[in-house]
Amino acid sequence: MNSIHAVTSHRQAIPADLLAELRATGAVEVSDAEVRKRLADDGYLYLTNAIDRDEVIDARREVMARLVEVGEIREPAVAGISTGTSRRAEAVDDLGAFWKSVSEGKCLRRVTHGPRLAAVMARIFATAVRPFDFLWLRATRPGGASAYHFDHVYMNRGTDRLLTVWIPLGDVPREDGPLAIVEGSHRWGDLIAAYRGFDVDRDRTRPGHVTTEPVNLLRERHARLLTTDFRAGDVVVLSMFALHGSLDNRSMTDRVRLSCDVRYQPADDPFDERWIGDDPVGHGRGYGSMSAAQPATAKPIFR
Ligand SMILES: O=C(O)CCC(=O)C(=O)O
Repeated sequence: MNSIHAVTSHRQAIPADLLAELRATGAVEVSDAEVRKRLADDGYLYLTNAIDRDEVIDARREVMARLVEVGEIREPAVAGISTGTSRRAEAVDDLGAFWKSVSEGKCLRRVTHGPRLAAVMARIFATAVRPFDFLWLRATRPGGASAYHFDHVYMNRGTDRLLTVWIPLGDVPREDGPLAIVEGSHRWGDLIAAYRGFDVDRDRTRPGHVTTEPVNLLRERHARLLTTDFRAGDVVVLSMFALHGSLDNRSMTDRVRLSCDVRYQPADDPFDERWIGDDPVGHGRGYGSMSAAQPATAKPIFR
């Protein structure tokens, strides 16, 4: 478990037979029809080299520089190495406003809301598209991971024709805790039925996520966890019912895993208004509701 090669998610070691690579789709090699077929067949698209790598690195530098300001990242900012401490609570008056300003950085928005990604998404939807204004930005420190969930429960008040785009902001090798997708979960009718229509802001009877024990689920359902060593410029497009979370960040160099999620839909479809506008309300407190808005004070746990 102390090996740099161990792959864990929520402290559970993922055995080799339960782990596989995402199916990669290159930008030019496949027809539009094939791209849509792969999304329907797999529940996701892993699009390699789909957006401009330099723009992604600029966005990374911009975000990390803001985290240098609050003492969480060391210089040089672009390397993204955690200091293990934070001055954010002292340095910033309003944590939500701070995170909003980081999430609205010019270079970051060029990646998430710029023409390159819009063209990719218009190709997939075969119509004019519009992203949500809200951006889910994550700087996950060593020891951190995301729980396994369907995105549907967080954003289902508008159209069903909604897709998540997960964007690594820099290279994210598997030891840094990237996105992990549960293979074939978009076809699990029983689990999907249990979550369809569930709204985390209305139905507070249970958590939005499905599990933080991925190995138990994988064994029960004879499924595998799909991930890869991501490169800046790659993106993953996910359907609302593809179960996903992340590996643990086990970086041996204390590198923070930086990524973001942006949601796209057809421009003429109804929107989930929580995520739209200059100051989206989100789950109640806008950007202030995100755990990423809190100072990153959790201690690394793997060494
Ligand atoms: O980046 C991650 O850890 C997961 C992000 C995610 O699942 C989401 O925003 O829906």
